[in-house]
Amino acid sequence: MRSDDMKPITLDLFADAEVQQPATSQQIGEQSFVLRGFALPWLDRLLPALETVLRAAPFRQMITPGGFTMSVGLSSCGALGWTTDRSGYRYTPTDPQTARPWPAMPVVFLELAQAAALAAGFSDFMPDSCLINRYVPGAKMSLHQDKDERDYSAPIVSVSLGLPAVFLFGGHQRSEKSQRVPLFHGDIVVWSGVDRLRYHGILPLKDGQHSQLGAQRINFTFRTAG
Ligand code: MD3
Ligand code: FE
Repeated sequence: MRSDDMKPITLDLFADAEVQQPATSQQIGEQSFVLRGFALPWLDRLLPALETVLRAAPFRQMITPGGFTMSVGLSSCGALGWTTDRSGYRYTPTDPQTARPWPAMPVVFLELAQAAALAAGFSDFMPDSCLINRYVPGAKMSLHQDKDERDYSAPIVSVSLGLPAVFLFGGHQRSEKSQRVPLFHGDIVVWSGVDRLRYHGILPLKDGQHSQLGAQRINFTFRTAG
């Protein structure tokens, strides 16, 4: 017997990023699930695609109808992008800053959003919008509801990258007590059904340095908006 016949067989189970490893899933609401680390095998494709989107539609701080400048920087890709100004919130087909259509949603963005939705039980998620939020230390998102989409029956899929953040998950009224859910680099959350209209927000980002993304947190939120 030759010695190489004795070599143990090593199966590289995760060689293909499309083969989803059994991510640890955590239920945070009746119809809300955190898929821990789900996006990690996709990052090699995701980050270059993100750079392409941001070259065409850089982060900008928008003004709320109340006249406050958001601390979070926003961009979008896909057929529709979310914007706010003094006159209100809306989804638009063009970037108000360039008057051009929002950048197309990269194929890898769509594939990741659909893989995560499938893992949460949604087999035909078709997002037409990806909002990209950038938090620097101190940036936050106050408690709010997402009510600008046409159809609330579709899930929302969000991807967290970079510095960790504390997600506030409230109830159907602003006054209800929120639970705090830490979100880390690579985590994906899928919200749907009764949880779709719950109040939510992000606590001020703590200072720090992420090895790949530096001093920031980036969040993608995929929605069926139109
Ligand atoms: C929970 N973004 O863009 S994840 C937002 O991390 C937003 O940047 C946060 O809230 C962030 O609107 C939180 C996205 C999210 C979106 C919709 C939800 C969480 C949700 C709807 C219901 C419950
Ligand atoms: Fe929101």
